[in-house]
Amino acid sequence: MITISAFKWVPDFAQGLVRDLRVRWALEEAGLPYKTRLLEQGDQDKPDYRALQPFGQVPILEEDGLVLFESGAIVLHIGERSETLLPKDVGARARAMQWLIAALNSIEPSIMNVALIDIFYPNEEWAKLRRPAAVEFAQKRLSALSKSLGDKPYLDGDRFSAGDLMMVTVLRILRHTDIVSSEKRLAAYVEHCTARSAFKRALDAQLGDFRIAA
Ligand SMILES: N[C@@H](CCC(=O)N[C@@H](CS)C(=O)NCC(=O)O)C(=O)O
Repeated sequence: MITISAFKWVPDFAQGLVRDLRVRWALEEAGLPYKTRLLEQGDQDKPDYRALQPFGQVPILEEDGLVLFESGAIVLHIGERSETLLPKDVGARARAMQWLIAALNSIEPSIMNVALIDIFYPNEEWAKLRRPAAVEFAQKRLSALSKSLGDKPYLDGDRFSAGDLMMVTVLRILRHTDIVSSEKRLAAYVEHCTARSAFKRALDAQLGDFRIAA
Protein backbone atom coordinates (compact mmCIF):
# COMPACT_ATOMS: atom_id res chain seq x y z
CA MET A 1 0.00 0.00 0.00
CA ILE A 2 1.28 3.47 -0.86
CA THR A 3 2.00 5.77 2.09
CA ILE A 4 2.33 9.51 1.71
CA SER A 5 3.53 11.98 4.30
CA ALA A 6 1.50 15.00 5.34
CA PHE A 7 1.34 17.34 8.29
CA LYS A 8 -1.03 16.39 11.09
CA TRP A 9 -2.15 19.98 11.36
CA VAL A 10 -1.27 23.34 9.78
CA PRO A 11 -2.66 26.88 10.31
CA ASP A 12 -5.77 27.93 8.40
CA PHE A 13 -3.93 29.79 5.61
CA ALA A 14 -2.20 26.55 4.56
CA GLN A 15 -5.11 24.14 4.94
CA GLY A 16 -6.09 22.91 1.48
CA LEU A 17 -2.76 24.05 0.01
CA VAL A 18 -0.17 21.75 1.57
CA ARG A 19 1.64 19.97 -1.22
CA ASP A 20 0.56 16.46 -0.24
CA LEU A 21 -2.73 17.57 -1.86
CA ARG A 22 -1.08 17.17 -5.29
CA VAL A 23 -0.17 13.61 -4.51
CA ARG A 24 -3.54 12.76 -2.96
CA TRP A 25 -5.23 14.20 -6.08
CA ALA A 26 -2.98 12.18 -8.40
CA LEU A 27 -3.67 9.01 -6.42
CA GLU A 28 -7.41 9.68 -6.59
CA GLU A 29 -7.23 10.24 -10.36
CA ALA A 30 -5.26 7.00 -10.68
CA GLY A 31 -7.69 5.11 -8.42
CA LEU A 32 -4.87 3.99 -6.14
CA PRO A 33 -5.55 3.58 -2.41
CA TYR A 34 -3.10 5.12 0.05
CA LYS A 35 -2.52 5.74 3.70
CA THR A 36 -0.89 8.72 5.36
CA ARG A 37 2.11 9.12 7.62
CA LEU A 38 1.11 12.24 9.56
CA LEU A 39 3.93 14.38 10.94
CA GLU A 40 3.68 16.34 14.17
CA GLN A 41 5.44 19.72 14.14
CA GLY A 42 9.15 18.98 14.47
CA ASP A 43 8.98 15.42 13.09
CA GLN A 44 10.20 16.73 9.74
CA ASP A 45 13.53 17.66 11.32
CA LYS A 46 14.14 14.30 12.97
CA PRO A 47 16.93 12.20 11.46
CA ASP A 48 14.63 9.33 10.43
CA TYR A 49 12.48 11.67 8.31
CA ARG A 50 15.45 13.69 7.00
CA ALA A 51 16.94 10.43 5.79
CA LEU A 52 13.90 10.13 3.52
CA GLN A 53 13.37 13.81 2.66
CA PRO A 54 16.63 15.79 2.85
CA PHE A 55 14.85 19.15 3.15
CA GLY A 56 12.39 18.09 5.85
CA GLN A 57 9.32 18.73 3.71
CA VAL A 58 6.09 16.96 2.85
CA PRO A 59 5.14 15.05 0.83
CA ILE A 60 7.09 11.87 0.44
CA LEU A 61 5.74 8.66 -1.09
CA GLU A 62 6.74 5.25 0.24
CA GLU A 63 5.86 1.98 -1.47
CA ASP A 64 7.57 -1.42 -1.31
CA GLY A 65 10.93 0.06 -0.35
CA LEU A 66 10.75 2.91 -2.87
CA VAL A 67 10.94 6.35 -1.26
CA LEU A 68 10.35 9.48 -3.35
CA PHE A 69 10.32 13.15 -2.49
CA GLU A 70 9.36 16.22 -4.57
CA SER A 71 5.68 16.44 -5.43
CA GLY A 72 6.47 16.73 -9.15
CA ALA A 73 8.50 13.51 -9.17
CA ILE A 74 5.82 11.75 -7.14
CA VAL A 75 2.97 12.83 -9.44
CA LEU A 76 4.97 11.71 -12.49
CA HIS A 77 5.64 8.37 -10.80
CA ILE A 78 1.94 7.88 -10.04
CA GLY A 79 1.21 8.95 -13.63
CA GLU A 80 2.98 5.80 -14.84
CA ARG A 81 -0.10 3.94 -13.58
CA SER A 82 -2.71 6.34 -14.90
CA GLU A 83 -3.55 7.24 -18.48
CA THR A 84 -5.61 10.12 -17.16
CA LEU A 85 -2.45 11.69 -15.75
CA LEU A 86 0.05 10.61 -18.42
CA PRO A 87 -1.56 9.62 -21.73
CA LYS A 88 -0.13 6.69 -23.68
CA ASP A 89 0.38 8.78 -26.85
CA VAL A 90 4.06 9.78 -26.85
CA GLY A 91 3.48 13.43 -27.78
CA ALA A 92 0.59 13.97 -25.36
CA ARG A 93 2.60 12.30 -22.58
CA ALA A 94 5.61 14.55 -23.22
CA ARG A 95 3.37 17.63 -23.23
CA ALA A 96 1.74 16.56 -19.94
CA MET A 97 5.24 16.39 -18.40
CA GLN A 98 6.15 19.71 -20.02
CA TRP A 99 3.17 21.44 -18.39
CA LEU A 100 3.86 19.83 -15.03
CA ILE A 101 7.41 21.17 -15.14
CA ALA A 102 6.20 24.57 -16.37
CA ALA A 103 3.88 24.73 -13.37
CA LEU A 104 6.74 24.02 -10.97
CA ASN A 105 9.51 25.88 -12.73
CA SER A 106 7.99 28.79 -14.64
CA ILE A 107 4.87 29.61 -12.62
CA GLU A 108 5.30 28.48 -9.00
CA PRO A 109 8.41 30.61 -8.23
CA SER A 110 6.67 33.87 -9.18
CA ILE A 111 3.55 32.86 -7.27
CA MET A 112 5.59 31.92 -4.21
CA ASN A 113 7.35 35.30 -4.28
CA VAL A 114 3.99 36.93 -3.60
CA ALA A 115 2.65 34.24 -1.26
CA LEU A 116 5.72 34.27 1.00
CA ILE A 117 5.50 38.05 1.40
CA ASP A 118 1.79 37.88 2.21
CA ILE A 119 2.02 34.96 4.61
CA PHE A 120 5.29 35.46 6.45
CA TYR A 121 6.25 39.13 6.13
CA PRO A 122 3.03 41.17 5.72
CA ASN A 123 4.15 43.96 8.06
CA GLU A 124 7.81 44.26 7.09
CA GLU A 125 8.76 47.51 5.39
CA TRP A 126 10.96 45.75 2.83
CA ALA A 127 8.07 43.43 1.95
CA LYS A 128 5.70 46.34 1.35
CA LEU A 129 8.26 47.83 -1.02
CA ARG A 130 8.93 44.52 -2.77
CA ARG A 131 5.33 43.32 -3.18
CA PRO A 132 4.16 45.45 -6.16
CA ALA A 133 7.03 44.27 -8.36
CA ALA A 134 6.50 40.68 -7.25
CA VAL A 135 2.79 40.95 -8.13
CA GLU A 136 3.60 42.54 -11.48
CA PHE A 137 5.98 39.72 -12.37
CA ALA A 138 3.47 37.04 -11.35
CA GLN A 139 0.77 38.80 -13.40
CA LYS A 140 3.03 38.80 -16.44
CA ARG A 141 3.56 35.06 -16.17
CA LEU A 142 -0.12 34.42 -15.54
CA SER A 143 -1.18 36.53 -18.46
CA ALA A 144 1.11 34.49 -20.73
CA LEU A 145 -0.31 31.29 -19.26
CA SER A 146 -3.84 32.53 -19.84
CA LYS A 147 -3.04 33.35 -23.49
CA SER A 148 -1.59 29.90 -24.01
CA LEU A 149 -4.63 28.26 -22.41
CA GLY A 150 -6.90 30.35 -24.62
CA ASP A 151 -10.39 28.90 -24.83
CA LYS A 152 -9.26 25.31 -24.38
CA PRO A 153 -10.59 23.46 -21.33
CA TYR A 154 -7.10 22.13 -20.49
CA LEU A 155 -3.53 23.19 -21.19
CA ASP A 156 -3.07 20.56 -23.90
CA GLY A 157 -6.56 20.80 -25.37
CA ASP A 158 -9.52 18.61 -24.51
CA ARG A 159 -7.80 16.23 -22.11
CA PHE A 160 -6.99 16.73 -18.44
CA SER A 161 -3.47 15.56 -17.50
CA ALA A 162 -0.84 15.65 -14.76
CA GLY A 163 0.15 19.04 -16.19
CA ASP A 164 -3.25 20.49 -15.32
CA LEU A 165 -3.23 18.87 -11.91
CA MET A 166 0.06 20.52 -11.05
CA MET A 167 -0.81 23.87 -12.63
CA VAL A 168 -4.07 24.13 -10.73
CA THR A 169 -2.48 23.31 -7.37
CA VAL A 170 0.09 26.02 -8.07
CA LEU A 171 -2.52 28.62 -9.08
CA ARG A 172 -4.53 27.90 -5.91
CA ILE A 173 -1.61 29.16 -3.81
CA LEU A 174 -2.83 32.71 -4.59
CA ARG A 175 -6.41 32.02 -3.50
CA HIS A 176 -6.08 34.76 -0.84
CA THR A 177 -5.63 37.39 -3.60
CA ASP A 178 -7.43 38.32 -6.84
CA ILE A 179 -4.26 37.83 -8.90
CA VAL A 180 -5.43 34.56 -10.44
CA SER A 181 -9.17 35.06 -10.04
CA SER A 182 -9.06 38.35 -11.98
CA GLU A 183 -7.69 36.45 -15.01
CA LYS A 184 -11.10 35.19 -16.13
CA ARG A 185 -9.85 32.27 -18.21
CA LEU A 186 -7.57 31.04 -15.44
CA ALA A 187 -10.33 31.43 -12.87
CA ALA A 188 -12.67 29.29 -14.99
CA TYR A 189 -9.88 26.76 -15.59
CA VAL A 190 -9.19 26.37 -11.86
CA GLU A 191 -12.90 26.06 -11.20
CA HIS A 192 -13.59 23.28 -13.66
CA CYS A 193 -10.45 21.33 -12.77
CA THR A 194 -11.26 21.50 -9.07
CA ALA A 195 -14.81 20.37 -9.80
CA ARG A 196 -13.36 16.92 -10.58
CA SER A 197 -14.48 14.34 -8.05
CA ALA A 198 -10.87 13.17 -7.56
CA PHE A 199 -9.86 16.68 -6.49
CA LYS A 200 -12.76 16.89 -4.07
CA ARG A 201 -11.88 13.56 -2.47
CA ALA A 202 -8.23 14.63 -2.13
CA LEU A 203 -9.14 17.97 -0.56
CA ASP A 204 -11.64 16.36 1.81
CA ALA A 205 -9.02 13.86 2.88
CA GLN A 206 -6.43 16.54 3.66
CA LEU A 207 -8.91 18.73 5.51
CA GLY A 208 -10.31 15.67 7.27
CA ASP A 209 -6.90 14.85 8.72
CA PHE A 210 -6.61 18.43 10.04
CA ARG A 211 -10.08 18.23 11.58
CA ILE A 212 -9.18 15.03 13.42
CA ALA A 213 -6.03 16.65 14.82
CA ALA A 214 -7.69 19.96 15.80
N1 LIG B 1 9.49 21.28 -3.90
C1 LIG B 1 8.85 20.56 -2.84
C2 LIG B 1 8.29 21.56 -1.84
C3 LIG B 1 7.63 20.87 -0.68
C4 LIG B 1 7.20 21.89 0.35
O1 LIG B 1 7.51 23.09 0.29
N2 LIG B 1 6.46 21.40 1.35
C5 LIG B 1 6.04 22.26 2.42
C6 LIG B 1 4.57 22.08 2.70
S1 LIG B 1 3.59 22.61 1.35
C7 LIG B 1 6.80 21.89 3.67
O2 LIG B 1 6.97 20.72 3.97
N3 LIG B 1 7.28 22.91 4.36
C8 LIG B 1 8.01 22.72 5.57
C9 LIG B 1 9.43 23.17 5.40
O3 LIG B 1 9.83 23.55 4.28
O4 LIG B 1 10.12 23.16 6.42
C10 LIG B 1 7.74 19.66 -3.38
O5 LIG B 1 7.09 20.08 -4.35
O6 LIG B 1 7.53 18.56 -2.85
